[in-house]
Amino acid sequence: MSRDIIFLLAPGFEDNDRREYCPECAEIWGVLNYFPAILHGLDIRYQPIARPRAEMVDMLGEEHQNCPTLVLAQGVDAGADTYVKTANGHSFLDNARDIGKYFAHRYGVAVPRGS
Ligand SMILES: N[C@@H](CCC(=O)N[C@@H](CS)C(=O)NCC(=O)O)C(=O)O
Repeated sequence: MSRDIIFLLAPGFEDNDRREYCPECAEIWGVLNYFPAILHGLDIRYQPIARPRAEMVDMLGEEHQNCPTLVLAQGVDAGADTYVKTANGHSFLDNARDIGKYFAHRYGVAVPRGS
């Protein structure tokens, strides 16, 4: 079975004349640290802070370069509570909270509080 793809920014990229990290990508790594079994279903692809993020543009188009973004494996159901977008025949989630809700749906792990 094909795996989900998740696009993240790597920690410590250079921007604004300093090293930074993406808080929403760090949230995803927090969830993966809590529930490492999810990693078996994920293909993690780090993107540069600079646009265009070529790999994302190739897959989803110019307008979908947010990190984090999770591209669902073909035929996988994202659950009722998530806002699934589609582009170029791919279904994807482009915010950290929906990705957390999807992990809960697919892997039976805890749900993000407040969602
Ligand atoms: N609503 C998104 C926001 C994430 C976000 O702002 N990501 C930034 C990096 S920290 C990003 O990729 N922005 C688009 C860009 O840099 O081109 C989420 O919750 O995941």
